[in-house]
Amino acid sequence: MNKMSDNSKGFTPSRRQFLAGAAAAGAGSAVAGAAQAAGPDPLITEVQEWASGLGDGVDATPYGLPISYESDVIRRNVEWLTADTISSINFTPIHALDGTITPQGCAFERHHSGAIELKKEDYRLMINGLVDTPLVFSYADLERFPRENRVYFCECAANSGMEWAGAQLNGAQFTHGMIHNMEYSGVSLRTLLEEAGLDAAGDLKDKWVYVEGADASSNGRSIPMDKALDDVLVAFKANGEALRKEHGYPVRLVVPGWEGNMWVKWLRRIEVTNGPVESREETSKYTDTLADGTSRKWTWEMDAKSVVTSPSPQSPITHGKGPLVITGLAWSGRGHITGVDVSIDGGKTWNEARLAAPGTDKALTRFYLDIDWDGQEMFLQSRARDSSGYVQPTKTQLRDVRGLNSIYHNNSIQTWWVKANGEAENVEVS
Ligand SMILES: Nc1nc2c(c(=O)[nH]1)N[C@H]1C(S)=C(S)[C@@H](COP(=O)(O)O)O[C@H]1N2
Ligand SMILES: [Mo]
Repeated sequence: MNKMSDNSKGFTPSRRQFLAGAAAAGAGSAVAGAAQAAGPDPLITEVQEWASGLGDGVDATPYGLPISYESDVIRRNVEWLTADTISSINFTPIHALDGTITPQGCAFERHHSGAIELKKEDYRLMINGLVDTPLVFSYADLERFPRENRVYFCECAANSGMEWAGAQLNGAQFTHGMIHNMEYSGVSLRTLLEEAGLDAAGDLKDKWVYVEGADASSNGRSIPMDKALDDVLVAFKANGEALRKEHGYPVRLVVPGWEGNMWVKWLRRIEVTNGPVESREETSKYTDTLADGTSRKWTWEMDAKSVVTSPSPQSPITHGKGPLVITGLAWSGRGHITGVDVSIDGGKTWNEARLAAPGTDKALTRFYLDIDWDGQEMFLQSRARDSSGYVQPTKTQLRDVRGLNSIYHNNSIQTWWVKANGEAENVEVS
């Protein structure tokens, strides 16, 4: 592990330096270039089309989509990753977003048998197994229980999975985009389990719930009762509006901090059981193959992780040397982010980044490092720390423990090689 070095003074331009740089019309200063364009700028000196006519009326856009100029901020899939687009994955354009909330319209999707269309009227949720009274809820029934609002990230266990053997996919969207972060409204699973009654289950310590979806894959998973009664939500709204079809409309399970596969969409059944079901999704899939060929089971929590979203391969630096905003995301399934360190020299020295807001439990945290870029190449890295005291490992440290056979749960430090021309590439440093 590298020692922290306090050279942040060399990186953070003071307000005074910033303004001085802007005033000195040096060819190398992007800010100065922008402020002192050669010749008159028609955008300033001439009346523009948008100022000399009328815009759209309020009836033109009953439900708004992003303006056409933002049409590249979209989900993308990687064709060769899966045999078809039904049992597949696409990725959140994290390189182009800011803040922490992921709009539903570009939040990654992962389906095992496609996104289904299920009307609220046709929706039923069954609770059965070791409960006092088996129950079936309609959507309208769920709306009558006390509601909670909470923000959480959902990360597929396979996020960064293609990067185990070496740097592979060129873009934060592809290496780290199997993640989204939304504000969910719903009913706590505890409330619904208590409605069915848990006396029949006896000692709850060794009890589990088996949750499954209404799609053809059913995507069944076993969850220990401790977690089921802790912070799991049966959610029907995300970011204030109904869940989108692709995220499980009308109802999905939210399992804070735990791997995305357990966040069952189109949730149809919750069975209280004496033990884990050992379904396909928790045996042949979503287990971690170790160096000796054996598989590690029940890796539920997502360890602390972070990535620089800009600059990055899809978000190159488009200005010259001078003020540069380095930004990224950090998260932990074991608590909240307490700090993020950023390195521009491949992990030799580290600078403490500024958190846009204090880290919150099992949710994304935005970080910034504002530097005075000297125009030289950088090896950009970020390293997250969480409230459990855990520090995000290097790729070498993770491989030492896990070997090279794994796919899931790769939370190692990412490196972007940012060249002097501002372009960036996915690389590894040793
Ligand atoms: N019913 C059902 N639930 C599901 C899945 C599925 O295919 N069917 N995919 C799971 C996986 S592997 C992940 S990573 C998350 C992805 O949620 P999202 O599509 O909203 O991003 O949903 C999980 N829940
Ligand atoms: Mo997943």
